[in-house]
Amino acid sequence: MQSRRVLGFLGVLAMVMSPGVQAQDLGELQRESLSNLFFRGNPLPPQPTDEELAITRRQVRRARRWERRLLKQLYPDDVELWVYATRDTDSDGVLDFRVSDYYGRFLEGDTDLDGDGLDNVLDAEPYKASDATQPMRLPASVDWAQQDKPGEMAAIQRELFEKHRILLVERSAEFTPQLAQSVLDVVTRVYGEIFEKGGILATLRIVATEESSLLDPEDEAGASDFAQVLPATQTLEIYRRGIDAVAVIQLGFLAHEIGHNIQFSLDYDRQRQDEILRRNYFAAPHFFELVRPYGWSIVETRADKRAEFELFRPQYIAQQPYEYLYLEEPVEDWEDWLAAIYEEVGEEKYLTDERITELHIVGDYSLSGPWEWYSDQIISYLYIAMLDSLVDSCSPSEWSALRQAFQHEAVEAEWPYFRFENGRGAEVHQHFRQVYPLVGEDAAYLARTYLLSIFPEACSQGQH
Ligand SMILES: [Ca+2]
Ligand SMILES: [Ca+2]
Ligand SMILES: [Ca+2]
Repeated sequence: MQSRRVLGFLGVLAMVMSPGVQAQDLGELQRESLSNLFFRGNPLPPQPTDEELAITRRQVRRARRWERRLLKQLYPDDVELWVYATRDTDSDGVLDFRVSDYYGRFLEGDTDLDGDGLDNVLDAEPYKASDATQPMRLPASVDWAQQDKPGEMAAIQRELFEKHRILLVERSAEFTPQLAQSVLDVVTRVYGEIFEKGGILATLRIVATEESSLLDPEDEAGASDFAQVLPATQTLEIYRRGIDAVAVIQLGFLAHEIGHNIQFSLDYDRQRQDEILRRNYFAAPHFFELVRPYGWSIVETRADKRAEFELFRPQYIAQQPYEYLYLEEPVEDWEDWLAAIYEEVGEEKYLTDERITELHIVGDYSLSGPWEWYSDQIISYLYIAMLDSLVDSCSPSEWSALRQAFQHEAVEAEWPYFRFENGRGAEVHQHFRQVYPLVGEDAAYLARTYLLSIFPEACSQGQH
């Protein structure tokens, strides 16, 4: 879950121009990001040849104004990094890397950049085409069973990869045993229906751990990021804040993020995937159809020409020829509406205000667009299902106290502007009950393991 809203082009440029780190260190950090692109300590891209440097210089000179300007801001006078940012090793039209528009952190682009049929993350030599075929077993570079990892972590990694083709991989940060378990529980319990009997989600290929979403971990813009889905490469990245979060919060943000992977899968095909990779353009007719009955619609706008990039691929700048409406009103108006209520009643009473609860709005982030709305409602649905599974094993007063403690002690500590109880009775929860049924043993297991473990005294009487 991240709180950063969709960025305007100008906002991005402003941030790039006032970096918290010096230009020289920036270049070092940018190079460092190349060594954890696929897996920790992966081979580095081949150094540019003199010819490549000359060609790239020429290309940059001829590039469109906004492309040239952003590239030079991200990598001032660093032609070697210009080459990496613009290189297409296997000449299939998909660039090797994408770059973060904040500080130029390199990200995976072409998922098989040398074009030998082996995904980068499973390719011991990602920059050198070989005759190998996609292995059924994991290579030593990413296999926890061949590294110094606890057996239960290796078992979870193997299960997720062999059954669901989801690879847990460490990049700039390490997994914890709990985080691996939380991922497994979200996949097999929360989304058990989707993943049962070896189900595979084409839009979820990699779950990776990273220190920070941004190259500069001190930047405020990244400080609230727990995790993020990168739809271009079917990757879910989990950051330091998410790695260290208590398990029940991990459960929540993982359900939120994998909710995004499921949203994307509704409109996934090779051609659309290509569109995302090349221009961050994401057509989503099926998803928009799904959320329409709940009040979300889109209105066409003109795409910003300056969001067109050919020379290199920034991570966030998107050609989005539409805006979102909720109950016929633009999301900006909803933002103002929420802010006005906040001003009027204050932080304490904000999310319990009747105007907000009667619309089942779980928090302000959930009104930034249908994607976040849907995923935040899933957290609400999950947490309510966990609580409700305990109704019969607690006394009414115990249950009520547990409910309060869950919201005020566990959830608010991490997400002060998220109140899961507001989703109770929301129409979309009916839909969730059908597609992500969470009853019986799964809900009870999650409640016991993730909730009663932090509030062990909560239901002591009722359980007797
Ligand atoms: Ca390529
Ligand atoms: Ca390869
Ligand atoms: Ca290779």
